Amino acid sequence: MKFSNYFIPTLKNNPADAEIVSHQLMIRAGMIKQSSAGIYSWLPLGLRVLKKIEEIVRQEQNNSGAIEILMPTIQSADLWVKSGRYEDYGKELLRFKDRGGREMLYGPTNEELITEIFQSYVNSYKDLPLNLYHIQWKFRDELRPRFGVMRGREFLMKDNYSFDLNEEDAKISYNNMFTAYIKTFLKLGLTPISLRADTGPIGGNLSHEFQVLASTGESTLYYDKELESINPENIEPEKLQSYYAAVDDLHDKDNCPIDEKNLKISKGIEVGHIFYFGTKYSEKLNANVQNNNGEKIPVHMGSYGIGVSRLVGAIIEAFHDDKGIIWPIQVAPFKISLINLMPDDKNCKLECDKLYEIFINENIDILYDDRVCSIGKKLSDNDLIGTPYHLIVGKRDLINNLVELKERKTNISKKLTPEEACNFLIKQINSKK
Ligand code: 5CA
Repeated sequence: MKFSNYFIPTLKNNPADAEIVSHQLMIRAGMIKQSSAGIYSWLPLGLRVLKKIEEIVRQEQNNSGAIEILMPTIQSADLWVKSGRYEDYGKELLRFKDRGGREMLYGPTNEELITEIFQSYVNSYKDLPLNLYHIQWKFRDELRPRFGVMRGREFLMKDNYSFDLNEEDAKISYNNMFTAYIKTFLKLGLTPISLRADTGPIGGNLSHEFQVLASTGESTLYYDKELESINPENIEPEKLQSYYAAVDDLHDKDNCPIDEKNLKISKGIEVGHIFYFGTKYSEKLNANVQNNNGEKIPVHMGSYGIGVSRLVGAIIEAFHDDKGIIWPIQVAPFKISLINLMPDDKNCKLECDKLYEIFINENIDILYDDRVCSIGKKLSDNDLIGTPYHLIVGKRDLINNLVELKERKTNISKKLTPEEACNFLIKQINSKK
C-alpha cells in the first residue's frame, strides 16, 4: 500500500478526552474515530488490526472444534422475557420498538438466541457435544463508556456456547475452551493470566476470567510466577487452574497460599471470560435432549467471550513507548514501512519502487511511505503507527548501495545493502507466518 494513496489521518497531539495511552495512540495513529460516546468508526489502519486479531481468534476457535455461525445484532425481547433477563439486565440493555410496536433489543450477549437455535434443531444426545461461535458486534449501554475501545458501548466480541449432556461432559468442553483461550492470547503475543471469577449477569457457578499483562492495566494481579511460562504446545487446563491468581481486592497477604518468592504482582486487562452455568437457560427455554435411556433432560451449557475490539487497545497497552505503538508482528497492520526520505530523488524512487515490488511479490504487507513531506514527519508517523520494521532509503546511503533497517521494538538500526535487507526481512517475516 502506498501511503500517499491510503487514508491514515495521523494527529500530532493527544486528544483532550483520551485518558489512557491506547486510546490516545489509536486516535493519533488514525485507527478509530469516535462517532458518539463509546461508539467508534474503524478507519483503515484500525480495521486491519481488528481483522488480524479476529482471524487469530477464529483460527483457534476452529482448531478447538467450535463451529462458526452468525447471529444478528438485533434480537426480539420475547426470549429475554422468558429467560428472566429482560428485567434483570437493567439499563445496560438497549431496548426499542419496531414499527409494529414489538419490543426489540440490541444484543449485549447471545445466550437466549443460541439456546433457541439449539432447541429448534437438536433433541438427541447423539448430536452432542456441540459448540457454536460467532464474532459479532454487541451493545451495552455502559454507564461510563471510556478508555476508547477498551470500554465501549458498541464492541466486537467472539462468543461461543457449548452444549453437553451432563456436567462431566460440560466440564470437558469448558476446559477445552480454557485451553483455546490461553493459546489465542499467546498467539497474539500476550501473557494471559487466568483467574477464578464472579459470574455476574451471565449466571452459573464456574467461571474464569483472562487478563493479559500490561504495565498500564486497570487491575492489579497477584499470581504464581509459573503462569508466566506456559508452553502453548502442552497446556494442562486443570493444572493451570490450580495455580494461585487473584485480583487485588481478593488477595489477602496474610493468607496467601504460595511462597512470597513465587508470587508475582503485575497490572492486567481483562480480555476474556468463560462461564459454565449448567441448565440455567436450557430449563427456561426448553432446550431438552433425549439421553440414552430415552429421558428428556435439559442440556448443560457454557458460554465463552473474548473482547476482540478490546484486544486492539489491550495489545497497545502492552506494547508501546513514548513514540507510539509497537505492534507484535502477527497483528501488525503492515509488517514493514518502506520509507523514502527523498521521493523527489530519481535513485531513491527507483530503489524504493524496486523494493516495494519485491515485498508485494512475497505477499508481505508493506506500507510504502512515498509522501512528499518532511523527513521528521515521515519518521515520527511511522514510529507512531508502530510497524515492526522500517526500511529507510536515503540519498546519501544509497550512493554506497546501503539502506537503513530499523527494528521498531529495539530502535536498533543497521546499514545493509538492499539485497541483504530484503533477505533478512523475508526470512524473518515468513518464519512468523
Ligand atoms: N456471554 C458471556 C460470554 S460469551 C459474556 O458476555 N461475557 S463478558 O460479559 O465477560 O464479556 C466477554 C468479554 O467481552 C470481556 O471479557 C471483555 O473482553 C469484552 N467486553 C465486555 N464488555 C465490553 C465493553 N463494554 N467494551 C469492550 N469490550 C467489552
